Parts: sequence; C-alpha cells; structure tokens
Amino acid sequence: WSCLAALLLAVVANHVQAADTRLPNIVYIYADDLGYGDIGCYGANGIKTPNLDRLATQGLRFTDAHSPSATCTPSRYALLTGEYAWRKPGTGILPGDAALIIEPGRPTLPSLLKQAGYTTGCVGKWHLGLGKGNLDWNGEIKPGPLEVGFDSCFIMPATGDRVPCVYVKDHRVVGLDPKDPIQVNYTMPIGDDPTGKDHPELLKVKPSHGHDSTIINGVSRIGFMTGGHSARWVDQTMAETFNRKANEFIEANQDRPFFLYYATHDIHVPRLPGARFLGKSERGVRGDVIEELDWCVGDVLATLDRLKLTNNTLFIFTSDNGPVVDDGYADGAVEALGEHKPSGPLRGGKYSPYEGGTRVPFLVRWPGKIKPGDSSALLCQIDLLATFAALVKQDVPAGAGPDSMNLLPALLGESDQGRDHLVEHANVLSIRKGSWKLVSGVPGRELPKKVAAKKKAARRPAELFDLSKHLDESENVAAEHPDVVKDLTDLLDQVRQRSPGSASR
Ligand code: NG6
Ligand code: CA
Repeated sequence: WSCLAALLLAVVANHVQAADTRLPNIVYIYADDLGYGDIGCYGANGIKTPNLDRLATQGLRFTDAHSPSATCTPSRYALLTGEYAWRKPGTGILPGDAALIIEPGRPTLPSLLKQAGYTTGCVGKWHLGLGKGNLDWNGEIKPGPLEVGFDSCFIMPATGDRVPCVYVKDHRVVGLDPKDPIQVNYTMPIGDDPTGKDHPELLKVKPSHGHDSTIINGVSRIGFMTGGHSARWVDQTMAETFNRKANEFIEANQDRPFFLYYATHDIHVPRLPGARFLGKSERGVRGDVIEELDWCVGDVLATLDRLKLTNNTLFIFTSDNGPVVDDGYADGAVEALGEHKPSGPLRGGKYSPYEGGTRVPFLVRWPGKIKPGDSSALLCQIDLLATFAALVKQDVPAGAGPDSMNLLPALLGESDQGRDHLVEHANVLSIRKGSWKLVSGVPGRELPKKVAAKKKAARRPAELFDLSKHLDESENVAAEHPDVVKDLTDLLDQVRQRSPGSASR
C-alpha cells in the first residue's frame, strides 16, 4: 500500500509540477479605435462593459499604456515586429489591395512564441497587406499571416470599410464560388455593383467623408470590388463570426501552450452591431458596438473558464489607437455622444499626436500570478515582443524587435518601472519622458525630399506639456522650459537616428 501511495503521490506531484512549469497560454485581444475613456473601468458614460470591468477587477489596469501609433496599420506593424513603424516607409494606413509589409522569415512576435513551442493563431482584422502585389483573390493568398509566424488565420484582409469584403482562412477566401471570381480595384470602378456615389438611395448608412465606392450589404466602402457574392461578409454577424473562430482556436489547442491574436473589427466603422446590440447602449451605434465588443470578450473569458484554462492564461485586452466619433459615416454617433468622453481626460484621439491618440485601455489578467490593481508604468504594445520573449525564455535574435523593450516585471505588476522614454507616432512624432511630453514638428512619415525640405522650413514649433500638471495637454510650457525642449528634441533625434537593431534592450 505504502508503495502504491508513494507512487500516487509522485504522480500527483509530477502533475502539479507539470502544470506549474507549463508556459501560460496568451490571449491578446486587440480592439479597433477604442479610446482611453470608452469602457466602464476607464470612466465611460452611458455604455456598459461588465466583462471588461471584471477583467480590470481581476487583473492589472494600466493608466499609461500606449499603442505604437495613432492609426491601425503602423500600430499593428510595430506590435508584430517590435520596430517603430515610422522607421519604415510604406507602413501607413494600407488600402485593401496592398502587399504584405512584414518580410516573411523576419522574427516576429508570433514567430518567437512559435519557436518556444506555442501554437499561434490570428483571428480578425489584419490590415498589414497580403501577397506580393497584384494579388489574385481567387487563388492562393500568400504571403500573409501564415508566412510571418501564425499557424492558422481567419481574417478580414484590411478594414470593415475597405474592399474586399470577404473573410480569408489561411490561404483562401472563405465561401468563394470559382464561377463568380473576385476582382478588386482601388483606382477605378470595376464590375456592375452600384457605388455609393451614384446610388446613395441604396445606402443603409450614408458616408460623411469618402467611403462612396462599391456598395456591399447596403454600405458603400473604400475601393471597388466585383464578384465573390457568395463570399461577402454580413457586417451584422462579423463580431460573432470572429468570436466563434477565436473560441474554436482555443478549444482546438486547449492541450498545448497557445497564442491567440484576436483583432476585433469592433469598434471601427462601419458600425453595424448584431441585432441584439442595436440600441442597447445610451450612446447610439458607437456605444452599441462597444457593448458588443464587451460581450465578445466575456464570451472568450467564458470559454477559458469552461475549458479550465483561466488560471494558466495571460490575457491582455487593449486597442490599436485612440477613438474617433465621425470616421467617415453619418451614423448618428456624434449626436448620441452626450456626456460620454471617448478619450476620457485626454486631449485628441485617433490620428492625433496628443495623448488620446495612443494612450489606450490596457488590461492584463493572469490569476494567481498578477496581483490585481492599477499600474502607472509607461509601456507600449511594441514592447510585447521582447516582453513575451522573456516570459517564454527565448532570446530575441540580434536585430529583431529593435525598438521593443523587455518590460516583463511591469507587465506582471511586480514593478511600476516602465519605459524611460517613448516615441508616440501620429502625423508628427512626440516623445515622452517622465512627466514631460514634447509634441515635435517632425513628420511621422518619410516625405519626398522636396516636400520634406519645404515642410522643415514651415515646421510648427514644438509644444511641451507637463502631464503631471496638465494631463489634458491644455498648457504649452515650451517657452518656460527651453532646456527641456532641447533635451527632448535631442533625445528624439537620437532615437530617430539609431539604426534599427542597435536599440538598447
Ligand atoms: C481613413 C478612413 C477612415 C478609416 C481609416 C483607417 C476616410 C475618409 N477615412 O482613411 O474611415 O478607415 O482610414 O482606420 O476614408 S484604421 O483604424 O484602420 O487606421
Ligand atoms: Ca484602428
């Protein structure tokens, strides 16, 4: 008996140890255009987000975490490569027919995790280009997510408001009828589908700016497309479709360490929530899609609970850039805003160099490992590549993730120490250090030489803010602190000139 008992004990001990040393699963939910003040635990008004609020109660709520850029493509590029997007021309907001902008074979956040034994999945919005240019949507769609570190993907190629309006699973358009081939064009009309410009009477929601090309599902988009009728998505079921795919990925990989990159379409335009969320919030469709997003997060959390994976899963929820109310469709969001402040106490939002452009909600939960609370550590999504590498004990290869810093102690709430400084990226570059913020006149993207020279001459003077005194960047104190302006300008220059690969880690 004692022998058997000892054996049993050994088996149990072994099991416990195995569970303890197993690498945690990582679920990363990337909301689109969700602002710092858009959810309950960050002060939303008239919008209920009980699931995200629960996540905040059970985990760490960061108050100074940033997306790398104030728009989508550069943020995602920087997150996945660990390189500031402004270093690399061609990483601005991409059209739906753009080629992939991450070089296959380059070490990426998912490829490092894969190397550590993770199964990696990508669900939702991609917007980093597909193929090598002139892509045939009816054939093999590659390179794409699978060539830069993901084992599987179920994606929307670009954005909800850009054609082609179809899902892509791994290398193929889902549900495509070969007899009705897809063609996409971003320069001229193609096929017989009506456009918003010529047939506004067919629209469910009218554009307020641009967005007047091919009409798909009663919504005119950016870009022209023809064909692929059986494959076209229905906006109102997009959130639940992606959520089902996210849950399926978790379910299929429950027995091994997995990394799920789940980038939602919510709360980007066009805002067409599922029927049960329409009119649910007090803040019009923009509030409704936030509540839909919250439901989606809750549903993924429930899947983890059901599969008993909650305790061994590092769960991160954040957003790719700050908020925007009218982003090109007259959908009533502006009128319904009421007391709600999408950026909370911050100035600016999507596209803006002020804090609202990049400071976003950032919630991290890992029960038993991360003590619930708040953290004011300055961190950026660009740091996750080096931070995850440290977590899973992988070396970051020389030259990879040049701007990514290992902030594992901060991520786990063991330290309040975040970055020493951070470059924020919008139409101009800004730099943060301590409580100082300098909004420079330096453009956030490479300009043609002639234009650059002209612009340099016409550069607006730098603005300086002390965020500890004016979090809302309401008072420019550049004139009072020329020394700080100079130091930060020099520091920004240093970071800009640092050749990728030599950044200190
Ligand atoms: C802009 C679009 C906007 C949105 C954005 C990309 C117009 C007038 N505006 O050019 O609607 O699609 O691009 O958003 O077309 S992002 O979150 O993917 O960066
Ligand atoms: Ca976005």
